[in-house]
Order: sequence, then C-alpha cells, then structure tokens
Amino acid sequence: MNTQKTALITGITGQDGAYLAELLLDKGYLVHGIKRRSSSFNTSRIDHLYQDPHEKNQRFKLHYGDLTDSMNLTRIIQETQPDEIYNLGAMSHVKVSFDIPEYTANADGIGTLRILEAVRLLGLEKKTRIYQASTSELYGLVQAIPQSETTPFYPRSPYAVAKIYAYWITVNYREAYGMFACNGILFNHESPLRGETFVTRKITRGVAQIALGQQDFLYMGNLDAQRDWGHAKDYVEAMWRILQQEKPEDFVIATGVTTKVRDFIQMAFAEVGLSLRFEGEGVDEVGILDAFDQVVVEKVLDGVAPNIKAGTVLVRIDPTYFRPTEVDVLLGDSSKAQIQLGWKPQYDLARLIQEMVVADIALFKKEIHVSNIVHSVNNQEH
Ligand code: NDP
Ligand code: GDR
Repeated sequence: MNTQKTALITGITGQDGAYLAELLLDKGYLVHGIKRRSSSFNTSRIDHLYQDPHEKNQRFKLHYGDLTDSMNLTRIIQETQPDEIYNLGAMSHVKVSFDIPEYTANADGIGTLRILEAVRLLGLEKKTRIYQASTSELYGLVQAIPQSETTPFYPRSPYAVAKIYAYWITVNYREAYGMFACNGILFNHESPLRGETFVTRKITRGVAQIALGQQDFLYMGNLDAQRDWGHAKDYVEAMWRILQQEKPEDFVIATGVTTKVRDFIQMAFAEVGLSLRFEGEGVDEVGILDAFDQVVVEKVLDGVAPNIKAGTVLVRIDPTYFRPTEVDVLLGDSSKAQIQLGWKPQYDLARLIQEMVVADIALFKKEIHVSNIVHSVNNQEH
C-alpha cells in the first residue's frame, strides 16, 4: 500500500510556501505547488527544490494557476488528488490592499471559497484536509491583549476584511460538510526569505546597504506599531501539525512577545555596531509620529561601519508609508497550540534579526562583488 502523502501548496513561491515545501519534502511528501505565470522568473525561493520533470520519482511538481481562476484550481485538485492542501496564496501586503481592494477580496477571500468548493464538488471532502492561512490582522483594532482564539475580530484593511471572509468560509465548510478545514491564525513571521517591502526585511536590507556604504538612509512609516514577530521556519511546522490532529480546529500561532517597529530598528542597526537616538518623539493627535521625526546615530563601534559618524541621520519618516487605518498592537496567546500541538517557537527576536541582517549583508556583498567583476570586464573591453 502506498503510504506517501500528497500535498498541494498555493503560494509556493512565497516565503511560507518555500519553507513549507522544504519541510514536507523532508517528511517524504509528494509536493505539488501552484505558481502564477509571470513575465520574469518568480521561483527564486524554491529553485533549490526544483527537480527535472523527466526524472523518475519526482517529488516536487509545479503547476501554473491562480486563486482567481476556479476552473484551473478544480483541475489541479482533480489531477493531484491531495491529502492536504495548504492555501498560502494571497495578495499579502496590508498597505497595498488599500490600493487594490477588489483584487485582494477576489484572491484572498473568494480564492479560499474556490478551493473549498472544488474539494467538495470533486467528492474529496473526506480525503482532503485544508489549511487556511488566516492572520492576526483579523484582530485589527485592539479588543483585548493578548489575542487568542476567542478574541473578537475587528479588521482594519481590505486585506483583513478579505481574510475574515476566508476565515469564516473555512469554518462554515467544516461545520456544513464535515470537512477537515482549519484556520491557522498566524501572527507576523519573518525570515531572510521575507518579501522585501515588509517592514522587517525592509529594515534588515537597509541596515546591510547602509553598513556597506550603498545607501545613506531609510524612509519608514509608523515606528510605534507593535508586532509579535516569529520565524517563518517555526510557523510552517505549526501549519503541518494543525493538519495532523484528530479533529479539525483553529489555532493561534505566536511567540507571546510584542516589539515596537522602532525597537526592531534599534536591534537591527546594533548588529552592525550602530546605536541610535530617536529625535522628535512628538506624537500627533491620532498617535502617529509627525513627518519631522528622524533617527540618528548616537554611537559607532570602531571598524564595523567605517564611513558612518555619530549624528548621521539613518532613518527619516515618510507619511506615504502610513496606512489609512492602522493595527497598533498585536500580541498572541498561543497556549492552545502549545498544549494541543506541542508547538513552541525555537527562535527569539534577537536570533531572527541576527539571521536576517547576516543574510542581507551576504546578499549585498555578493551583488557588489558581481557588479565589480562586470565593471572590470567592461573596462578591459574598452
Ligand atoms: P508572500 O507574499 O511571501 O507569498 C504569497 C504567495 O501567494 C506568493 O507565492 C504569491 O505568488 C502567491 N499569490 C499571490 N496572489 C496569488 C493569486 N492570485 N493566485 C495564486 N497565488 C497568488 O506571503 P507569506 O508567505 O508571507 O504568507 C503566506 C500566507 O500567509 C499568505 O496568505 C499571508 O496572507 C498569510 N499570512 C502571512 C503572515 C506572515 O507574517 N508572513 C502572517 C499571517 C498570515 P508570487 O510569488 O507570484 O507573488
Ligand atoms: P503587517 O506587516 O502589516 O503587520 O502584515 P508589515 O511588515 O507590512 O508592517 C508591520 C508594521 O510596520 C509598520 N511600518 C511599515 N511597514 C512597511 N511595510 N513599510 C514601512 O516602511 C513601515 N514603517 C512602519 C506598518 O505600519 C505596520 O504597522 C504582515 C503581512 O505578512 C500580512 O500578510 C500578515 O497577515 C500579517 O503580517 C500578520
């Protein structure tokens, strides 16, 4: 009897998709992933997992698809007959969702319905388990701290509103059709694979470029927001555990520690020997820093970032990055997951930041090296 499990991952080219694919391959799964067609390559996070389609026993297969296309999703699910579907695909940027709200609702909200309905129509509701990538953004405007599975939702962006539909349609299909469909309510999780425009990666890339003399300073938005940041590697382990339970249930996954964006900035610059001073701590009537606030270098450790002097401005505030409605504080209570799933985060914030800064420094050093080689080859040719 074939005991190998088959998983289908939407959003496999994203941060979580890449870590989850790795985890499931390690566990012996046959892994199918859905990727979008793009005019340029969009598989850099999973290229190391690529297997030649001509090889026998290929365990990693990609399919073109999109969460806005139900026929395509139904066909892929029919062809792959998955034991587990991880629905990670989404337009996942909160600020961008204010610019493309209808698309966000379609992909993030209705996209989840398309998956659930496809499984049902194909008669797979007793075979296929479904994980829905729900989010701490559902809590939005603070109703209680910390937030757990029983905290009321109050979404604050088109993204969160779309995800609330996805959350409830997952619960509804579970209750209406007895499907094994679960929400993981995951708090922010980051890594060196994090998208470049999310705040943590934007900061660690900025730190690396500033330390290497490639950039002078960073423009940032609201430095007072607080987030419960974990490592994506820990969080994909929780996703898998959620689908291995006897009964389908929803779980909060979080570290239980919350940190301000400004403290993340402080910790990240400390990795390259720069300690910072925040100037103009003025907060306006809606609790947002005014546009004149800036962050300057207070002290420089010898030799780490040789071109930077005390007093240099490293961060300026640009209101473009403020959101029309903000989520001020997220802090998760993952006791249920810790007890029922035996899940516990392995990374703390200091280790996460260190890993991200080191990875970004290595990345930019490589880019500088390549660009120097190209430059010197060009010079020799002329
Ligand atoms: P990413 O933005 O890194 O990845 C999103 C993935 O979804 C990418 O593979 C992207 O493809 C794909 N995608 C986007 N739109 C579509 C579409 N219309 N059809 C099919 N695929 C699409 O997100 P993360 O990996 O960080 O997050 C994974 C999931 O978890 C998302 O649903 C996110 O909303 C949710 N989440 C994330 C948290 C976090 O802190 N990271 C916390 C809580 C929830 P492409 O590469 O082509 O853009
Ligand atoms: P978030 O993540 O909105 O929590 O959603 P993001 O990193 O974008 O923002 C976190 C906080 O930082 C503040 N901020 C900035 N954010 C960005 N992107 N850029 C800036 O320059 C900046 N300056 C300050 C933001 O205002 C915010 O308060 C992430 C996504 O992964 C979602 O998909 C996921 O559901 C949630 O986490 C949990």
